[in-house]
Amino acid sequence: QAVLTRLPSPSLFGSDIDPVLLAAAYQTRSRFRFALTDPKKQRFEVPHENVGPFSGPAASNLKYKVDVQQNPFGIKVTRASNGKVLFDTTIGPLLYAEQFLQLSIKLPSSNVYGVGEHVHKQYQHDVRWKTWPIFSRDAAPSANMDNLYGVQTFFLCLEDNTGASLGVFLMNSNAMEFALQPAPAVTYRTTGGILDFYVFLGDTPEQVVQEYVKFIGLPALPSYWTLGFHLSRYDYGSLDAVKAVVERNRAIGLPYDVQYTDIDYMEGRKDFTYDKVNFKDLPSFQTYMHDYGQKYIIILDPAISTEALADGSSYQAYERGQSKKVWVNESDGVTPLVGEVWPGRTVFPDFTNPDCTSWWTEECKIFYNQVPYDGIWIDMNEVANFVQGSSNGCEQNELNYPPFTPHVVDRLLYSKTLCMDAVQKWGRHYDVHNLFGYSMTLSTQRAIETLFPGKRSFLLSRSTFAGSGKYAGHWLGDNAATWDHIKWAIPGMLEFGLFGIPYVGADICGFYENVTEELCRRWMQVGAFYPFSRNHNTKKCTPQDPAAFGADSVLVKSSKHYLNIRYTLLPYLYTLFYKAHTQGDTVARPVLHEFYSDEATWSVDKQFLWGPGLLITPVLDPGVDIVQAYVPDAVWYDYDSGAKIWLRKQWTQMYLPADKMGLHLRGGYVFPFQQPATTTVASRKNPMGLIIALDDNNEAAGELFWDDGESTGEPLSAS
Ligand code: SSD
Repeated sequence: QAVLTRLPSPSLFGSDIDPVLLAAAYQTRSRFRFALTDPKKQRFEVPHENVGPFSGPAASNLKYKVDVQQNPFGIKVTRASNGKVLFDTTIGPLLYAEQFLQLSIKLPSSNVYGVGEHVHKQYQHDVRWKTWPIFSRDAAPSANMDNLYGVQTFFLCLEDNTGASLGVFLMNSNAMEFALQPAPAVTYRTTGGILDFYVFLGDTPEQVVQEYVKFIGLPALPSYWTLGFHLSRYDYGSLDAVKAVVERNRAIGLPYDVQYTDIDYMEGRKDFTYDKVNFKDLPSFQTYMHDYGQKYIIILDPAISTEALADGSSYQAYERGQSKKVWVNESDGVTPLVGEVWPGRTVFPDFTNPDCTSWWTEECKIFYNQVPYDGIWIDMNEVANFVQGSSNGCEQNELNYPPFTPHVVDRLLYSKTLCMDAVQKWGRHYDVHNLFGYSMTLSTQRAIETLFPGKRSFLLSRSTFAGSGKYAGHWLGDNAATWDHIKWAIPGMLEFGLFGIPYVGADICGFYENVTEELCRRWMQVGAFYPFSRNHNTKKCTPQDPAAFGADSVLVKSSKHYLNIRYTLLPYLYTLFYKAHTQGDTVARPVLHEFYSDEATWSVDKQFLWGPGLLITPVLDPGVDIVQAYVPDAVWYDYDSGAKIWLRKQWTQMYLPADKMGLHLRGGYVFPFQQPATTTVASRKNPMGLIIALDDNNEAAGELFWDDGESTGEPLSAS
């Protein structure tokens, strides 16, 4: 520990903290932690289930060396093996005030990846003065650097072509911004909490991700069926319409496991209700799906209506929540904060309150007994509010109007969400806003464990925080049917692999706007290889489920071809998820993670891998059948033909006509496979086999993890 006293200088935002306490720990031989706190007053600290107070003996045989500089204070972390300075805060001052904390870090290279959530048009960050706001927000992904749904402060830096890499994570949940500079350096500016930094060292990028993910929470092993193909749409309008879509996609023999209903299944957009007219048979829809080996997922939003049901009867879920006092309150700590979302006037469950988790679990169970379902999709949990802060407005104070506001959308923290002085169990909304989605994930996981004891189910969340992957997957939000968005999906998907949320994908064929046949055909091709593969779009847009394009269309033929390959390789994909679940591997993998010694791969983000062995090269532009593709330095075999390709470690022009995408198996790997079917329930009954792709030495190796595809492996409790 060390006490830092403030050097005389004008105050930037007032309320400077002096002194500041430095605590540092050699936590493992490859993880260093230091925290900067106020020794006089307890500041907000993130109550994260996987992070606790400083404790335990110092690690030994360290991969790193730490030097603390005085006057001014600075910390340098050096790689012990080569003396390279990896993390150096002497590049700028430490600023530490009540609502403004800043620290800058000089990095060993400008190969920076990660931090979110935003649209990053490229996977390798542009370090030329780019400031990224970090504050969960219901905002449509676009190219304008907006802060989006999730909060992920982790980044990875590839030092050089030896693969040596470092990871940096800031455990902080306040509104912040992350500024990249050409030094190369980064600056974190946050508006509260403490500076609790973790530095991870690895000999490879993949090893750094493993270190980070083991620390923050290893990702869940998905149920096998969730790796099938998913179909969804906002506002089918009726169950008959849903069934018509299900039937026509069954009829074309599409590999297809899961169907969703969006908020239009509800009565008046109210959670835990269903439209007794347009969805009157919903109670038997899960059986209708199960009879065909398929599954049914419902959406739930956090906001709860305060109004009665259409027939005048009381809205029981609201009444029970009201009686248990489970809502987020106004600044007085007792008056429920009222906002407005889909159902109209709403209150907001405080998922940081254990009573709320019990209420939410009970409501999920009550509804399940009316309308059985197989998994839950939680949305709008940034938390979205269609009025600014509260129906009563937000008070003029330092929480709603802090001295420094990061570059967030509207430059107003409570815009499209709750007043920052609202009160929750974990603290003021100012401190816990970015934990709303995470706390809702924890509560919904509890509900799932109660509903499906001993079984893994399915949980998908729009807002995420560090560690969300331990329970949930993520989709990249409200994209659009454009050639930009099909491109941007790859960096987004790869970043969530770094965040420990490998079960990730984008809305295939785009959420907003009417998709063209060509774009949807190309998107179904690459989307067949998203770890989470779902075609979803918004209301009123033209239907974009594959069958909508006609049973004999090239789109259907191509979608079936690539989904059949997905289903064929599910044993390989499932094994990749097992390795993610047990050791923190990525699943959709950046090419550089396997070929970091080749600098040409450091910026490749229009191709990606499944694990080490399958190279995916999609067509991401209109009107083309030739793609500039990078062939990494290995032996590769065309998946469809089995032909060995004779070039490596170079760019090439790949001929990819209308119904083709690039798909190549890497020599040296054995791929366990299973004869495909139109559902995973059926495919799991089929014969299995091995695809053996030999390397230069005529060798290959591989592995298979296999179980019943859904048990948690936990002993069933007596209940
Ligand atoms: C759902 C989307 C997110 C929508 S949600 O996946 O299908 C309905 O549940 C709503 C969406 C909203 C912004 O608040 O995020 O935009 S629209 O759908 O109102 O255009």
